[in-house]
Amino acid sequence: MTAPEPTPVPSPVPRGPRPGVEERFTSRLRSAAVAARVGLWLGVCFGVAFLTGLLSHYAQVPDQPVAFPTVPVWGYRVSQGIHVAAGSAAVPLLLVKLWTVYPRLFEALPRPLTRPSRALLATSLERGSIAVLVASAIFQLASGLVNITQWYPWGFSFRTSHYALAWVAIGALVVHVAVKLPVIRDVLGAPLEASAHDRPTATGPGPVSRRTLLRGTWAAAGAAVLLTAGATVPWLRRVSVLAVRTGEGPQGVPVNRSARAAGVTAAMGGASYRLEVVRGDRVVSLSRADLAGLAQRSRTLPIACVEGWSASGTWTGVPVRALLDLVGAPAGGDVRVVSLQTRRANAVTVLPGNFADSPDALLALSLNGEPLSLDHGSPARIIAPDRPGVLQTKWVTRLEVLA
Ligand SMILES: Nc1nc2c(c(=O)[nH]1)N[C@H]1C(S)=C(S)[C@@H](COP(=O)(O)O)O[C@H]1N2
Ligand SMILES: [Mo]
Repeated sequence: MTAPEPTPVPSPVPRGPRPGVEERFTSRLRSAAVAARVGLWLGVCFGVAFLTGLLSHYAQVPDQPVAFPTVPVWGYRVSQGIHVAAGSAAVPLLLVKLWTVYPRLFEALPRPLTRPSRALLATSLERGSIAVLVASAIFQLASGLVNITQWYPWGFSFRTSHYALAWVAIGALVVHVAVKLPVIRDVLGAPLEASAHDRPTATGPGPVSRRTLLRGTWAAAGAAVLLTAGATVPWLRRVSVLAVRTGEGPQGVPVNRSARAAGVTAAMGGASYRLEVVRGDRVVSLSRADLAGLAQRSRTLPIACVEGWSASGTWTGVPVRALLDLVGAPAGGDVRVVSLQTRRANAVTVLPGNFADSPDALLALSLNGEPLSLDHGSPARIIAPDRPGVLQTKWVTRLEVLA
Protein backbone atom coordinates (compact mmCIF):
# COMPACT_ATOMS: atom_id res chain seq x y z
CA MET A 1 0.00 0.00 0.00
CA THR A 2 1.31 3.28 -0.92
CA ALA A 3 0.94 6.26 1.25
CA PRO A 4 -1.25 8.93 -0.30
CA GLU A 5 0.69 11.72 -1.88
CA PRO A 6 0.63 14.73 0.34
CA THR A 7 -1.48 17.39 -1.33
CA PRO A 8 0.75 20.34 -2.06
CA VAL A 9 -0.27 23.32 -0.04
CA PRO A 10 -0.63 26.27 -2.39
CA SER A 11 1.67 28.93 -1.09
CA PRO A 12 0.17 32.40 -0.89
CA VAL A 13 3.35 34.05 -2.23
CA PRO A 14 5.26 32.71 -5.26
CA ARG A 15 8.53 31.13 -4.26
CA GLY A 16 11.90 32.12 -5.67
CA PRO A 17 12.68 35.15 -7.76
CA ARG A 18 9.75 36.36 -9.83
CA PRO A 19 10.58 36.36 -13.57
CA GLY A 20 11.42 39.96 -14.41
CA VAL A 21 9.70 41.91 -17.15
CA GLU A 22 13.09 42.07 -18.81
CA GLU A 23 13.22 38.27 -19.16
CA ARG A 24 10.15 38.27 -21.34
CA PHE A 25 12.11 39.90 -24.17
CA THR A 26 13.63 36.80 -25.72
CA SER A 27 14.50 37.79 -29.31
CA ARG A 28 18.20 37.44 -30.07
CA LEU A 29 17.87 40.46 -32.34
CA ARG A 30 17.96 42.55 -29.18
CA SER A 31 21.66 41.93 -28.87
CA ALA A 32 24.83 43.82 -28.11
CA ALA A 33 26.04 42.99 -31.63
CA VAL A 34 23.10 44.78 -33.27
CA ALA A 35 23.05 47.62 -30.73
CA ALA A 36 26.75 48.41 -31.25
CA ARG A 37 26.54 48.33 -35.04
CA VAL A 38 23.49 50.59 -35.18
CA GLY A 39 24.99 52.68 -32.37
CA LEU A 40 28.18 53.23 -34.33
CA TRP A 41 26.30 54.84 -37.23
CA LEU A 42 24.02 56.69 -34.86
CA GLY A 43 27.13 58.10 -33.20
CA VAL A 44 28.52 59.14 -36.58
CA CYS A 45 25.24 60.92 -37.44
CA PHE A 46 25.15 62.70 -34.08
CA GLY A 47 28.80 63.71 -34.42
CA VAL A 48 28.26 65.12 -37.91
CA ALA A 49 25.07 66.89 -36.86
CA PHE A 50 26.86 68.31 -33.81
CA LEU A 51 29.76 69.78 -35.82
CA THR A 52 27.60 71.19 -38.62
CA GLY A 53 25.20 72.48 -35.96
CA LEU A 54 28.01 74.33 -34.18
CA LEU A 55 28.94 75.89 -37.50
CA SER A 56 25.38 76.99 -38.18
CA HIS A 57 25.07 78.41 -34.68
CA TYR A 58 28.35 80.27 -34.99
CA ALA A 59 27.31 81.75 -38.34
CA GLN A 60 24.48 83.47 -36.44
CA VAL A 61 26.48 84.72 -33.45
CA PRO A 62 26.43 88.55 -33.47
CA ASP A 63 29.98 89.36 -32.32
CA GLN A 64 32.21 86.67 -33.78
CA PRO A 65 35.78 86.61 -32.44
CA VAL A 66 36.80 84.98 -35.74
CA ALA A 67 34.81 86.21 -38.74
CA PHE A 68 32.69 83.57 -40.49
CA PRO A 69 34.12 83.21 -44.02
CA THR A 70 32.37 84.49 -47.17
CA VAL A 71 33.84 81.67 -49.28
CA PRO A 72 33.01 79.16 -50.59
CA VAL A 73 29.68 80.77 -51.45
CA TRP A 74 27.94 77.36 -51.11
CA GLY A 75 29.66 76.45 -47.82
CA TYR A 76 26.74 77.09 -45.49
CA ARG A 77 24.31 75.53 -47.95
CA VAL A 78 26.27 72.27 -48.01
CA SER A 79 26.99 72.13 -44.28
CA GLN A 80 23.37 72.80 -43.33
CA GLY A 81 22.20 70.25 -45.91
CA ILE A 82 24.49 67.68 -44.29
CA HIS A 83 23.20 68.68 -40.85
CA VAL A 84 19.60 67.95 -41.80
CA ALA A 85 20.55 64.75 -43.69
CA ALA A 86 22.47 63.44 -40.65
CA GLY A 87 19.53 64.23 -38.37
CA SER A 88 17.07 62.54 -40.73
CA ALA A 89 19.20 59.39 -40.99
CA ALA A 90 19.47 59.32 -37.20
CA VAL A 91 15.70 58.94 -36.74
CA PRO A 92 15.38 55.29 -37.90
CA LEU A 93 18.76 54.48 -36.36
CA LEU A 94 17.64 55.77 -32.97
CA LEU A 95 14.35 53.88 -33.18
CA VAL A 96 16.10 50.56 -33.93
CA LYS A 97 18.73 51.23 -31.30
CA LEU A 98 16.13 51.92 -28.62
CA TRP A 99 14.19 48.82 -29.69
CA THR A 100 17.24 46.61 -29.28
CA VAL A 101 18.22 47.89 -25.86
CA TYR A 102 15.06 48.85 -24.07
CA PRO A 103 14.51 45.52 -22.23
CA ARG A 104 17.57 46.59 -20.22
CA LEU A 105 15.40 49.33 -18.78
CA PHE A 106 13.62 46.63 -16.78
CA GLU A 107 16.72 44.89 -15.47
CA ALA A 108 16.61 44.56 -11.70
CA LEU A 109 18.67 47.03 -9.72
CA PRO A 110 21.32 45.59 -7.39
CA ARG A 111 19.65 44.79 -4.07
CA PRO A 112 18.99 45.85 -1.43
CA LEU A 113 17.76 49.18 -2.70
CA THR A 114 17.57 50.58 0.82
CA ARG A 115 21.27 50.35 1.61
CA PRO A 116 23.73 52.43 -0.43
CA SER A 117 26.26 50.20 -2.17
CA ARG A 118 28.88 50.67 -4.86
CA ALA A 119 26.97 48.49 -7.30
CA LEU A 120 23.76 50.41 -6.73
CA LEU A 121 25.53 53.72 -7.18
CA ALA A 122 27.28 52.62 -10.39
CA THR A 123 24.08 51.24 -11.89
CA SER A 124 22.10 54.34 -10.95
CA LEU A 125 24.72 56.62 -12.49
CA GLU A 126 24.83 54.57 -15.67
CA ARG A 127 21.07 54.49 -16.03
CA GLY A 128 20.88 58.18 -15.18
CA SER A 129 23.32 59.04 -17.94
CA ILE A 130 21.39 56.85 -20.39
CA ALA A 131 18.17 58.64 -19.41
CA VAL A 132 19.82 61.99 -20.18
CA LEU A 133 21.19 60.65 -23.47
CA VAL A 134 17.89 59.18 -24.64
CA ALA A 135 15.85 62.22 -23.61
CA SER A 136 18.21 64.73 -25.21
CA ALA A 137 18.61 62.64 -28.38
CA ILE A 138 14.83 62.38 -28.77
CA PHE A 139 14.48 66.10 -28.12
CA GLN A 140 17.11 66.97 -30.72
CA LEU A 141 15.60 64.80 -33.44
CA ALA A 142 12.02 65.76 -32.66
CA SER A 143 12.72 69.49 -32.46
CA GLY A 144 14.85 69.32 -35.61
CA LEU A 145 12.12 67.49 -37.54
CA VAL A 146 9.49 69.92 -36.40
CA ASN A 147 11.80 72.76 -37.40
CA ILE A 148 12.38 71.52 -40.95
CA THR A 149 8.63 71.36 -41.40
CA GLN A 150 8.61 75.00 -40.22
CA TRP A 151 6.19 74.27 -37.47
CA TYR A 152 6.91 75.95 -34.14
CA PRO A 153 4.45 74.50 -31.67
CA TRP A 154 6.40 75.62 -28.62
CA GLY A 155 6.95 78.90 -26.85
CA PHE A 156 10.72 78.66 -26.42
CA SER A 157 13.43 79.56 -28.91
CA PHE A 158 14.29 76.70 -31.23
CA ARG A 159 17.83 77.87 -31.78
CA THR A 160 18.68 78.32 -28.09
CA SER A 161 17.17 75.02 -26.98
CA HIS A 162 18.48 72.94 -29.91
CA TYR A 163 21.95 74.36 -29.28
CA ALA A 164 21.92 73.83 -25.51
CA LEU A 165 20.59 70.28 -25.76
CA ALA A 166 23.18 69.48 -28.45
CA TRP A 167 25.88 69.86 -25.79
CA VAL A 168 23.91 67.73 -23.35
CA ALA A 169 23.36 65.01 -25.97
CA ILE A 170 26.95 64.94 -27.17
CA GLY A 171 28.28 64.97 -23.59
CA ALA A 172 26.01 62.09 -22.59
CA LEU A 173 27.01 60.26 -25.78
CA VAL A 174 30.72 60.56 -24.94
CA VAL A 175 30.08 59.22 -21.41
CA HIS A 176 27.98 56.38 -22.82
CA VAL A 177 30.63 55.36 -25.37
CA ALA A 178 33.35 55.55 -22.71
CA VAL A 179 31.38 53.32 -20.32
CA LYS A 180 30.53 50.81 -23.05
CA LEU A 181 33.86 50.90 -24.87
CA PRO A 182 35.05 47.44 -23.75
CA VAL A 183 31.76 45.85 -24.87
CA ILE A 184 31.68 47.89 -28.10
CA ARG A 185 35.18 46.79 -29.04
CA ASP A 186 34.41 43.20 -28.22
CA VAL A 187 31.21 42.92 -30.22
CA LEU A 188 32.42 44.93 -33.21
CA GLY A 189 35.44 42.63 -33.41
CA ALA A 190 33.28 39.49 -33.21
CA PRO A 191 30.86 37.99 -35.77
CA LEU A 192 27.36 39.44 -35.94
CA GLU A 193 25.94 36.19 -34.54
CA ALA A 194 28.13 36.20 -31.41
CA SER A 195 26.17 36.32 -28.17
CA ALA A 196 28.77 36.68 -25.42
CA HIS A 197 27.43 40.06 -24.32
CA ASP A 198 23.72 39.33 -24.72
CA ARG A 199 21.16 39.07 -21.94
CA PRO A 200 20.81 35.39 -20.93
CA THR A 201 17.18 35.21 -22.03
CA ALA A 202 17.78 36.78 -25.46
CA THR A 203 18.10 33.45 -27.27
CA GLY A 204 14.81 33.23 -29.21
CA PRO A 205 15.13 33.22 -33.01
CA GLY A 206 13.24 36.45 -33.76
CA PRO A 207 11.32 36.94 -37.01
CA VAL A 208 14.35 37.79 -39.18
CA SER A 209 18.11 37.37 -38.96
CA ARG A 210 20.37 39.97 -37.43
CA ARG A 211 21.81 40.59 -40.89
CA THR A 212 18.35 41.33 -42.29
CA LEU A 213 17.51 43.64 -39.41
CA LEU A 214 20.70 45.61 -40.01
CA ARG A 215 20.14 45.79 -43.76
CA GLY A 216 16.61 47.05 -43.18
CA THR A 217 17.94 49.66 -40.77
CA TRP A 218 20.51 50.97 -43.25
CA ALA A 219 17.82 51.09 -45.94
CA ALA A 220 15.51 53.05 -43.64
CA ALA A 221 18.26 55.53 -42.81
CA GLY A 222 19.04 55.99 -46.51
CA ALA A 223 15.36 56.43 -47.28
CA ALA A 224 15.02 59.07 -44.56
CA VAL A 225 17.80 61.05 -46.25
CA LEU A 226 16.27 60.68 -49.72
CA LEU A 227 12.86 61.70 -48.43
CA THR A 228 14.15 64.98 -47.02
CA ALA A 229 17.28 65.93 -48.96
CA GLY A 230 15.37 67.19 -51.99
CA ALA A 231 14.80 70.37 -50.01
CA THR A 232 18.39 71.20 -50.78
CA VAL A 233 19.59 68.84 -53.57
CA PRO A 234 17.79 69.83 -56.79
CA TRP A 235 17.91 66.40 -58.53
CA LEU A 236 16.31 64.74 -55.48
CA ARG A 237 13.33 67.06 -55.50
CA ARG A 238 10.92 64.57 -56.96
CA VAL A 239 11.74 61.72 -54.57
CA SER A 240 11.76 63.86 -51.45
CA VAL A 241 8.10 63.66 -50.59
CA LEU A 242 8.75 64.71 -46.99
CA ALA A 243 10.67 67.84 -47.94
CA VAL A 244 8.61 70.90 -47.17
CA ARG A 245 10.24 73.37 -49.56
CA THR A 246 11.21 71.79 -52.88
CA GLY A 247 12.03 74.66 -55.18
CA GLU A 248 8.48 75.85 -55.68
CA GLY A 249 7.91 79.54 -55.28
CA PRO A 250 7.67 82.81 -57.13
CA GLN A 251 10.64 83.42 -59.45
CA GLY A 252 11.85 79.84 -58.95
CA VAL A 253 12.80 80.27 -55.29
CA PRO A 254 10.69 79.19 -52.28
CA VAL A 255 9.46 81.90 -49.93
CA ASN A 256 10.15 81.56 -46.26
CA ARG A 257 8.17 84.30 -44.52
CA SER A 258 5.72 86.08 -46.79
CA ALA A 259 5.34 89.85 -46.87
CA ARG A 260 1.89 89.41 -45.39
CA ALA A 261 3.21 87.44 -42.40
CA ALA A 262 5.86 90.10 -41.85
CA GLY A 263 3.35 92.96 -42.06
CA VAL A 264 4.94 94.42 -45.22
CA THR A 265 2.68 95.87 -47.93
CA ALA A 266 3.40 96.84 -51.54
CA ALA A 267 2.60 100.46 -50.62
CA MET A 268 5.53 100.55 -48.19
CA GLY A 269 7.83 100.02 -51.15
CA GLY A 270 6.02 102.59 -53.28
CA ALA A 271 6.87 106.18 -54.20
CA SER A 272 7.62 107.15 -50.61
CA TYR A 273 10.16 104.32 -50.19
CA ARG A 274 13.74 105.35 -49.47
CA LEU A 275 16.86 103.40 -48.70
CA GLU A 276 18.83 105.31 -46.10
CA VAL A 277 22.54 104.68 -45.79
CA VAL A 278 23.66 106.05 -42.45
CA ARG A 279 27.08 106.64 -40.96
CA GLY A 280 27.07 108.81 -37.84
CA ASP A 281 25.27 111.97 -38.92
CA ARG A 282 25.84 111.37 -42.62
CA VAL A 283 22.71 110.09 -44.30
CA VAL A 284 22.28 109.32 -47.98
CA SER A 285 18.71 108.71 -49.02
CA LEU A 286 17.97 106.82 -52.24
CA SER A 287 14.68 106.21 -54.04
CA ARG A 288 14.03 103.07 -56.07
CA ALA A 289 14.96 104.96 -59.23
CA ASP A 290 18.22 106.13 -57.59
CA LEU A 291 19.07 102.52 -56.69
CA ALA A 292 18.28 101.30 -60.18
CA GLY A 293 20.51 104.06 -61.57
CA LEU A 294 23.61 102.81 -59.68
CA ALA A 295 26.00 100.31 -61.28
CA GLN A 296 24.43 96.84 -61.05
CA ARG A 297 26.10 93.50 -60.48
CA SER A 298 24.70 89.96 -60.90
CA ARG A 299 25.65 86.94 -58.80
CA THR A 300 24.29 83.42 -58.61
CA LEU A 301 23.95 82.70 -54.90
CA PRO A 302 21.85 80.34 -52.79
CA ILE A 303 19.33 81.09 -50.10
CA ALA A 304 20.22 78.41 -47.55
CA CYS A 305 17.62 78.37 -44.82
CA VAL A 306 18.60 77.06 -41.39
CA GLU A 307 15.43 74.98 -41.66
CA GLY A 308 17.22 72.84 -44.21
CA TRP A 309 15.96 73.92 -47.61
CA SER A 310 18.06 75.84 -50.08
CA ALA A 311 17.69 77.16 -53.59
CA SER A 312 19.94 79.05 -55.92
CA GLY A 313 19.01 82.18 -57.84
CA THR A 314 20.66 84.84 -59.95
CA TRP A 315 20.42 88.11 -58.10
CA THR A 316 21.06 91.55 -59.54
CA GLY A 317 21.53 94.70 -57.53
CA VAL A 318 23.97 97.16 -56.03
CA PRO A 319 27.01 95.83 -54.18
CA VAL A 320 26.63 96.71 -50.49
CA ARG A 321 30.18 98.08 -50.56
CA ALA A 322 29.24 100.60 -53.26
CA LEU A 323 26.42 101.89 -51.02
CA LEU A 324 28.77 102.16 -48.03
CA ASP A 325 31.19 104.16 -50.17
CA LEU A 326 28.46 106.80 -50.58
CA VAL A 327 28.90 107.69 -46.90
CA GLY A 328 32.66 107.09 -46.87
CA ALA A 329 32.48 104.04 -44.62
CA PRO A 330 35.93 102.56 -43.95
CA ALA A 331 36.49 98.89 -44.77
CA GLY A 332 35.76 96.28 -42.13
CA GLY A 333 32.89 97.95 -40.27
CA ASP A 334 29.75 95.94 -39.43
CA VAL A 335 26.48 97.13 -40.91
CA ARG A 336 23.07 97.02 -39.25
CA VAL A 337 20.39 96.09 -41.78
CA VAL A 338 16.88 97.31 -40.99
CA SER A 339 13.80 96.14 -42.87
CA LEU A 340 10.31 97.57 -43.38
CA GLN A 341 8.96 94.60 -41.44
CA THR A 342 6.48 95.39 -38.68
CA ARG A 343 5.62 91.93 -37.36
CA ARG A 344 7.59 89.00 -35.98
CA ALA A 345 11.31 88.27 -35.81
CA ASN A 346 14.32 88.89 -38.09
CA ALA A 347 13.42 92.50 -38.95
CA VAL A 348 16.93 93.73 -38.04
CA THR A 349 20.21 91.88 -38.66
CA VAL A 350 23.91 92.70 -38.66
CA LEU A 351 26.06 92.18 -41.74
CA PRO A 352 29.63 91.67 -40.48
CA GLY A 353 32.36 93.83 -42.02
CA ASN A 354 33.93 91.02 -44.06
CA PHE A 355 30.54 90.29 -45.67
CA ALA A 356 29.76 93.96 -46.26
CA ASP A 357 33.09 94.33 -48.07
CA SER A 358 32.71 91.20 -50.20
CA PRO A 359 32.07 92.10 -53.85
CA ASP A 360 29.50 89.28 -53.86
CA ALA A 361 27.28 90.87 -51.17
CA LEU A 362 24.44 92.68 -52.91
CA LEU A 363 21.46 94.77 -52.09
CA ALA A 364 19.45 92.85 -54.67
CA LEU A 365 16.69 94.50 -56.70
CA SER A 366 15.91 91.59 -58.97
CA LEU A 367 15.90 87.81 -59.04
CA ASN A 368 16.30 85.57 -62.10
CA GLY A 369 15.85 88.51 -64.44
CA GLU A 370 12.67 89.97 -62.94
CA PRO A 371 12.22 92.72 -60.34
CA LEU A 372 12.06 91.11 -56.88
CA SER A 373 8.58 89.95 -55.97
CA LEU A 374 7.14 91.39 -52.76
CA ASP A 375 7.54 88.03 -50.99
CA HIS A 376 11.20 87.83 -51.97
CA GLY A 377 11.90 91.23 -50.43
CA SER A 378 10.90 93.96 -52.88
CA PRO A 379 12.05 96.70 -53.23
CA ALA A 380 15.48 95.52 -52.03
CA ARG A 381 17.02 92.69 -50.04
CA ILE A 382 20.40 91.53 -48.82
CA ILE A 383 21.97 88.55 -50.55
CA ALA A 384 25.47 87.60 -49.41
CA PRO A 385 27.58 84.48 -50.00
CA ASP A 386 27.98 81.62 -47.49
CA ARG A 387 25.30 82.94 -45.09
CA PRO A 388 22.34 81.37 -43.31
CA GLY A 389 19.10 82.38 -45.06
CA VAL A 390 17.74 83.90 -41.87
CA LEU A 391 20.33 86.70 -42.22
CA GLN A 392 19.47 87.47 -45.88
CA THR A 393 17.20 90.31 -44.84
CA LYS A 394 14.28 91.22 -47.09
CA TRP A 395 12.49 94.60 -47.54
CA VAL A 396 15.60 96.58 -46.58
CA THR A 397 15.07 100.27 -45.86
CA ARG A 398 18.15 101.24 -43.87
CA LEU A 399 21.85 100.35 -43.73
CA GLU A 400 23.63 101.73 -40.66
CA VAL A 401 27.39 101.61 -40.49
CA LEU A 402 28.31 100.56 -36.95
CA ALA A 403 31.42 102.18 -35.50
N1 LIG B 1 12.89 91.06 -43.09
C1 LIG B 1 12.99 89.71 -43.12
N2 LIG B 1 13.91 89.13 -43.90
C2 LIG B 1 14.01 87.78 -43.94
C3 LIG B 1 13.16 86.96 -43.17
C4 LIG B 1 12.21 87.59 -42.35
O1 LIG B 1 11.43 86.94 -41.65
N3 LIG B 1 12.14 88.95 -42.35
N4 LIG B 1 13.30 85.57 -43.24
C5 LIG B 1 14.63 85.09 -43.58
C6 LIG B 1 14.70 83.67 -43.79
S1 LIG B 1 14.54 82.69 -42.43
C7 LIG B 1 15.04 83.12 -45.00
S2 LIG B 1 15.37 81.47 -45.17
C8 LIG B 1 15.13 83.96 -46.21
C9 LIG B 1 14.27 83.36 -47.29
O2 LIG B 1 14.19 84.22 -48.39
P1 LIG B 1 13.04 84.03 -49.45
O3 LIG B 1 11.74 84.02 -48.72
O4 LIG B 1 13.17 85.13 -50.44
O5 LIG B 1 13.33 82.69 -50.09
O6 LIG B 1 14.73 85.28 -45.96
C10 LIG B 1 15.22 85.83 -44.78
N5 LIG B 1 14.94 87.23 -44.75
MO1 LIG C 1 15.25 80.66 -42.95
